[in-house]
Amino acid sequence: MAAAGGDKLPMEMCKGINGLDKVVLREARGSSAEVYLYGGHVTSWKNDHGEELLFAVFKPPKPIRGGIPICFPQFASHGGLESHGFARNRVWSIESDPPPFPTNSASKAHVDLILKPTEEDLKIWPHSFEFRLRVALGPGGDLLLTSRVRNTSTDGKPFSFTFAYHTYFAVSDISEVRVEGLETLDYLDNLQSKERFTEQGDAITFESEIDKIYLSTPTKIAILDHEKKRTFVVRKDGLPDAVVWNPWDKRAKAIADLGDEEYKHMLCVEAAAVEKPITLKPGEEWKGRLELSAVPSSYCSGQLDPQKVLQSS
Ligand code: TA6
Repeated sequence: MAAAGGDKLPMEMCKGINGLDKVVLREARGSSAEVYLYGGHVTSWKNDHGEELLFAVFKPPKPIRGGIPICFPQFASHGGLESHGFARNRVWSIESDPPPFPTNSASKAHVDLILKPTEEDLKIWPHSFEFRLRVALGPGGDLLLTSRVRNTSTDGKPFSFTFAYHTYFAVSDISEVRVEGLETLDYLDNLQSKERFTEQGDAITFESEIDKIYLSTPTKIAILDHEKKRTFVVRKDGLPDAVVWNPWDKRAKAIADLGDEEYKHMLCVEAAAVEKPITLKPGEEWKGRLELSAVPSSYCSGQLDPQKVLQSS
């Protein structure tokens, strides 16, 4: 449903791939985002030039690969549930009147989703919870995701979970990308039995498969795409870890819904809470916030001072 006069609404419900319900968010200057109720899954984020900033592939009937899958209540195989937990494989609902946020800064272009466990979910993860997700577009086209998880158990028992915003950024060529902000940090290497190592002092560049969980990371991380002259800035809150993943050529071939060459055009940098699971007592709520911006980086290779990107507000 479009507004009278052909104006586009800031928030609109429509049908997406395979007839699945999706919400389209539009900000006045032209940026947009799409969120599927299936998975509470952001599948598209475009700047005001209409350029897609997230990598996503739809090969129905396969599930959505890319965008921002919500990993909850388990990250990857860190537990006995299906990989990355069940939240990404459930249909979320729109919540028209969620409990207020401490500071109400939401633009008109936002949607509030909620996920509660079904009887079947309670059989595999016996904890009552309410998971509220707000997806919003800021006035400058920034994409803001706020997750609030509440323990609604009446049995007096706490529960613990791990979490990630499994963000797939669209990049021109993975070999031309570098990540700033994770230098010198400890990480768990998923390719080496989750053993703990320390990163070298240089920015992270890519020339082979990577699957690392950086620990106790700063609240800002920058992803510099030399070829596109674009820098993504990831700001996060309540999410101490950052996962960096690219399957590279061999593993990409083994991932059915990823084309053999598509690994070149994606990079996952995931704001996460993995090493230390979040524990909530009944009535307690946890909040994890992700803010993504894409800024032009008009520079010749090596001339951008990453500290300026990381320090700017
Ligand atoms: O976040 C990195 C990771 O856990 C990798 O180990 C890789 O398996 C990836 O996620 C994708 O997982 P998926 O279940 O979506 O294929």
